[in-house]
Amino acid sequence: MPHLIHVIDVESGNLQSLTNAIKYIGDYEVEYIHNGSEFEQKNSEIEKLVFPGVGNFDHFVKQVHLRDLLTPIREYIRSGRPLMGICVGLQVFFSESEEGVSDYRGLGYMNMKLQKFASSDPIFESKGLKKAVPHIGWNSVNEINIQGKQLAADEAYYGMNTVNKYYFVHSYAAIINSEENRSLIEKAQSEGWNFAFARYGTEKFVAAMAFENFFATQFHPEKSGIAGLQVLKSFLTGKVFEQNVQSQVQKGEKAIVSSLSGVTRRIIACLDVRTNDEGDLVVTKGDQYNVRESSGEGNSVRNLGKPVELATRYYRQGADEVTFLNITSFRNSPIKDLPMLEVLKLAAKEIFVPLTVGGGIKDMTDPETGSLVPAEKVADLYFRSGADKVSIGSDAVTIAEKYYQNKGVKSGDSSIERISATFGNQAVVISVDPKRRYVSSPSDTTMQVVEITDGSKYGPNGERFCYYQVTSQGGRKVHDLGAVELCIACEDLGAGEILLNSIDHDGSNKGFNFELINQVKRAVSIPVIASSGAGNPKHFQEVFELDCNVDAALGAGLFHREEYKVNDVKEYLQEKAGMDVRLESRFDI
Ligand code: 1PR
Repeated sequence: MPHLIHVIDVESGNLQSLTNAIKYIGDYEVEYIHNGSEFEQKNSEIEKLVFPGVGNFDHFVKQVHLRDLLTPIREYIRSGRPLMGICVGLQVFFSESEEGVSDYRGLGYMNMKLQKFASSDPIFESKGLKKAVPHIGWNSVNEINIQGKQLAADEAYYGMNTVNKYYFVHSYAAIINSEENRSLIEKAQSEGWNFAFARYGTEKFVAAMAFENFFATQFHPEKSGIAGLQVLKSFLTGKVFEQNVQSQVQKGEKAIVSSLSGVTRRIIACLDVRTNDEGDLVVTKGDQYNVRESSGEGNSVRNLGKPVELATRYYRQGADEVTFLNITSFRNSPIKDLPMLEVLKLAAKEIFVPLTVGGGIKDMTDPETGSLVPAEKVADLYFRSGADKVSIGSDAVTIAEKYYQNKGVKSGDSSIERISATFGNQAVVISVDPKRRYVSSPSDTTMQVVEITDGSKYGPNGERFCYYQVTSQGGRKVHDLGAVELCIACEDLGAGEILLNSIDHDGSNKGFNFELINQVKRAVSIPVIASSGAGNPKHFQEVFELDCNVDAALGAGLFHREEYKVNDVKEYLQEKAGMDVRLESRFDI
């Protein structure tokens, strides 16, 4: 008989990943609890309760109140049975958050106000940069403090140790840099609370906390690979103290240098997916977005493998994230595009790192009923199939054009605004497809230009300036808008991350487009993923060494053609460049 695990579902984000992770760990079944009366009905059979949450604190706390969950949760904890909170499911146990605008308050087990990470952080400011907010990525838990004692490196508390990295995605946290918050933590410690702390730039924050039968993590164990599954497993099995659960390793003699922010260098594997001429969904890869073979039989779509198989392979090779882009979705309706949903569902059962899906995220009309399907509904379909983030390409361009026509006044009704309001900014990635456009002088365009300093890279007519003109529909349509302008507008509208492609470099294997990456990264505060052109591990080192401090780098062709495994890149970064990366040593718990 499988053990039953109860999960509170206030319809805030994707519970599929958590359910998949629990079932992967052992013989468990999951049952959801949606409101107070369901809680009462099931109360006697609840043995272990998980309380996950993503997105907006205010929205989440309001749901907990409106669904009459406050009292049953408090009584459950009082009964001594185990409860584990995750992400906003940790935050809800604090009294309030800067993110909160309504009168609804958290459960108040910790009488402290959650604060937003500061993008103006002294470490970054000294280099003329801003710290990316949200905090997205793999971070160490630097300090685990149990009953006044620091945990040793070979010890684990709830499966957590100070060696492994865990996946965080949040803008708000219990930041304890102020004297007031430090003394609140000390007071809680003296009352028996245990804490794990992490650092983001110079800000120290609560990464996990526990008190008697209560345990909560700010990171997502269900998205933290083997290290995260160990945390979940220790909660499910009740093994609070363990030894030697380290799953990650450090290779090479070189001293490891952390990034400015403390998060590791994130390596993302990307799969461009489309239906080929035989009607099969395949992973393909273009050269400057042309995915058809130029020689051989007919002009067929390049077929590099099956999406789930490749995605699982990259996860097991150590990818920190996997992205699926449905590259022809502007032609089809993803509402009817069930194979892509199926791909996600299957991938999410095997892959325990974040999954992003893009392609066709916009308001659309259901071809059968003729009724309007709003973009957040389309996104929700993907989230329910296992995606953690959606990536918006073509629609973001239309939205940014309107934004500038309205002189930067937000209408509130764009897909970016609506999806981020419901699922949180961290769930909205903007995929940018820009092409270099040369100009003789900055006054030839209203877009922000880059001055080309390398004479060998001047334009065909000796132009010494360029900007990056955005395209939509897979590079087919060009717009009177620059990549920087697009990203600034989307950030203002609530996007949480930028996936920055470069059509000029795509599929070229010649390395990333530094000019473009520098320009965009310096213009926004949200994380930027460098994409297009990766041909070998050194290219990743080069992009991470850029002064602009790029947040993540993505590769496609080099992995599909099996020239390199994802871990080859990460081992190179660690051994040769001394960069901090997550090196998972095993893939089963
Ligand atoms: O516009 O919201 O429907 O989304 C469509 C998505 O599909 C966009 O994110 C767009 O970037 C992507 N897309 C559309 N057409 C193509 C194409 O190749 N014909 N692929 C395409 C974009 C870019 C990267 C690629 C990197 C790394 N692919 O994701 O994987 O450039 O490649 P490399 O490492 O081999 O150089 P919407």
